Amino acid sequence: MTAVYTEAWRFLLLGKRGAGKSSAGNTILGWTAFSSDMTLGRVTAACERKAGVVEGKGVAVIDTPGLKGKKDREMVREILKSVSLYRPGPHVFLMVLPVGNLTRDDIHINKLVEKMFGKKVWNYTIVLFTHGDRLEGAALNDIISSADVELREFIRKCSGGYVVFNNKDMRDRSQVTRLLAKIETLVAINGNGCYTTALYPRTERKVREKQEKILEENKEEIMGKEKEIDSLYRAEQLLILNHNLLDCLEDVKAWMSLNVLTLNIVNSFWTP
Ligand SMILES: Nc1nc2c(ncn2[C@@H]2O[C@H](COP(=O)(O)OP(=O)(O)OP(=O)(O)O)[C@@H](O)[C@H]2O)c(=O)[nH]1
Ligand SMILES: [Mg+2]
Repeated sequence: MTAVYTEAWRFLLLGKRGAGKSSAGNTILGWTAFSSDMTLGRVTAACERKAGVVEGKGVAVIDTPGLKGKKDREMVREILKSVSLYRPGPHVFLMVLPVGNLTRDDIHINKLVEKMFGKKVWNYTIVLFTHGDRLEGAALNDIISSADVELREFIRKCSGGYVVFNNKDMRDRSQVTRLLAKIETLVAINGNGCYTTALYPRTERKVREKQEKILEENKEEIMGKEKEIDSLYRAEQLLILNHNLLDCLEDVKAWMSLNVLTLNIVNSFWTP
């Protein structure tokens, strides 16, 4: 059966630093699209989009820098900027959490995401647990049913439910199949719509509008500055060329006087 490239689904990975976002993105796409290495501290420094075909569907995965629980407002703003960059927005947010109860940092991050993305963000969210290898055969449902109330309450808020990935076994495509089934259901519940900038809460919408306005207002000035830099660069290049020519001229002059000197010496030998 040939794979049919249909309308792309866009997923945006969210979560704390080192949660396994980039690894999960790689598992979904089936190749190492994003770099991931715990030893390097925070690996993902900026939002990055990679696309592929998964089970015959065109998908785009947007990886984001890890949140660390404190002073994250600017980072979340960057992520919000990427939402408007990859218009019309993601169909699904994948909130990436390592298997286990929520930590204080997780709770802080979730509050921040809700504040800056707006409450509706959870209508588009699936919880993606990583480190499924830690389960060692135990059923995820059993782990969830005995988990802290904070985790269960959080999952309850997310309309898409939860899945678990073992990113150390990227060849296990059944985990991706399970995720795609959840995504399909969630996209249907949302009437095929995606999370758009129109859903930003008022303050964030205003920040975004202001940023776009500043860019628009300064477009002429920015373009003028680019032209100015370009002509300065050209003038500098001309100056360098001029210097080089002068140097060449000096060399030619030195060479000529050497020739004249040699000629004079030769002449003096030949003169009877
Ligand atoms: N055993 C195991 N290790 C995992 C799993 N998922 C991710 N890791 C490891 O966890 C570390 C962090 O994974 P990343 O995918 O880089 O995490 P991230 O959330 O993208 O990190 P930042 O970009 O820094 O926020 C890496 O060493 C991964 O190999 C998993 O399912 N099982
Ligand atoms: Mg990463």
